[in-house]
Amino acid sequence: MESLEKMYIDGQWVSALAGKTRNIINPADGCVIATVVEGAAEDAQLAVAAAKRAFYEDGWMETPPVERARLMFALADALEQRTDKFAKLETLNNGKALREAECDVGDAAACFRYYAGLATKPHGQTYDVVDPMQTLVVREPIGVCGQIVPWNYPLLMAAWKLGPALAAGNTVIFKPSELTPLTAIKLFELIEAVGYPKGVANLVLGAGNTVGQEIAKNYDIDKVAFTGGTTTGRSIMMAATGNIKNISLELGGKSPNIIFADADFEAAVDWTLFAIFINQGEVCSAGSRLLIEESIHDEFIERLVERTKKIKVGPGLEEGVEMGPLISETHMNRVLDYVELGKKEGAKLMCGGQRILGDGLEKGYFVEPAIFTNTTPDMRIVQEEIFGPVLVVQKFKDEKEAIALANNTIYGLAGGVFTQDGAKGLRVIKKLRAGITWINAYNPTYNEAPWGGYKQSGIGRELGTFGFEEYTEVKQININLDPSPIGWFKN
Ligand code: TXE
Repeated sequence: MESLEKMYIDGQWVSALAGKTRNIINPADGCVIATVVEGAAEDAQLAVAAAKRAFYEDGWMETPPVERARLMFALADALEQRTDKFAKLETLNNGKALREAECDVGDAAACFRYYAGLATKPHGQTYDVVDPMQTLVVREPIGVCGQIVPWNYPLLMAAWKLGPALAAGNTVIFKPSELTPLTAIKLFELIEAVGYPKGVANLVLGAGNTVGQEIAKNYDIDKVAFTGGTTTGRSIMMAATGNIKNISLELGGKSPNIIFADADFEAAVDWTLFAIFINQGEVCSAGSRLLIEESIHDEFIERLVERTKKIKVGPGLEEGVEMGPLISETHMNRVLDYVELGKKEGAKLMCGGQRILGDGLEKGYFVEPAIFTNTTPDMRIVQEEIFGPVLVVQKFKDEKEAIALANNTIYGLAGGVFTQDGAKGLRVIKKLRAGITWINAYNPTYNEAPWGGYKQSGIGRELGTFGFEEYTEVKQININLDPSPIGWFKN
């Protein structure tokens, strides 16, 4: 990368007005891999002014859907052609295993393609109301949208946010996490190269409490969309009240993965590993609570522990590595603190939970995947999002208890059920207070289907037609087909 990576505001690559910079760290070895400019509120304000002008004055709001589709298909192609480069950069910055980063690039390109296609599809409704009136309902872009994303899926979250917003005709101020801005910077180079008009898509780099807060509170931003922790989501929601912004929030989770005794044993073990340990457990929808039927508990845990111990942890770019480092030293310590807390609360640590210091990994933020049994529902490790490779196990006797335990947190993002009884699977899923669910699987995600949570896991949905609609306002147009006087007032 070049020595100093800049922000993209109003079609220009710019430094921060205050001249600040930030070092970006490789979590696998703690080394600086790039220096980027560090924006602040005033930089975000410039981006907002550009986005507002691009929307209202430069004509982006009237750009035909077919043109928005053309640009986005071109962006998807450009990204896909550089899969290798983007995947390696993502792994370098985020830590995740390269095979996961490669999936993320493919998924991001597919997301752009999905929304490019959706841009030109029918979105309105018509009603034959009372003669001679005709009512049309049209969807229009909301306007200027602020988008704030976290560090766990930097590129993919950029696609989930930019895809629907730009396809629907909005202009955007996008803020990646200050820890992982590198693939977003490269993505904006492609946005420039494929020819998006200036001011339509702006990239502002900086911290949450400066740039992020400005995006949340700025009066000229019509909508704010956020993915991240529930605490941060709450503060964004409060900051957004000033001008009654439209809000979408995709927040934390503590999602149940429920295994019944009649499940296919080996398949359930395998999916359980995938549910919690993919992406180092830094996944909002992670199956971080394993709910297991009492009669198979011991046998299941034995097998799960055996397989967990074999997960190959190491630098994501290394051949054969299955799990990378956590994102930062701060986050690693937060996860390790939860492991200590779990022990103090009386849970039994069956494996893992230590920082890995040998094998040349001591400079990185590597943590062994951990499993806690003997938990009680009120323990903090059972209730709070750890956002790392830590699985907590809860035992249940029957279907009723499984459902009660599953729903017993403030969250409601995701959940899975494993059983060979199809009716039971659906019965349990229908009782789960969660927005994303699976039967005999956990975690696969599709651009076509809505993504988001119940309860304190968020507001609104991403992906699918639902995600597109979140970036539109709805207008009714009532047309009098016989424009004669109404004659209500007689004189
Ligand atoms: O994320 P934050 P953090 C959870 C997870 C994790 C915890 C804290 O439990 O341990 O959150 O992680 C921006 N106004 N998740 O602190 O704060 C920030 O710059 C506006 C769940 O790293 O949520 C970044 O761009 N913006 C999760 C983004 O918010 C603010 C993903 C995410 O950061 C801001 C990540 C503010 N006041 C963490 N403060 C998920 N559900 O996917 C921060 N930001």
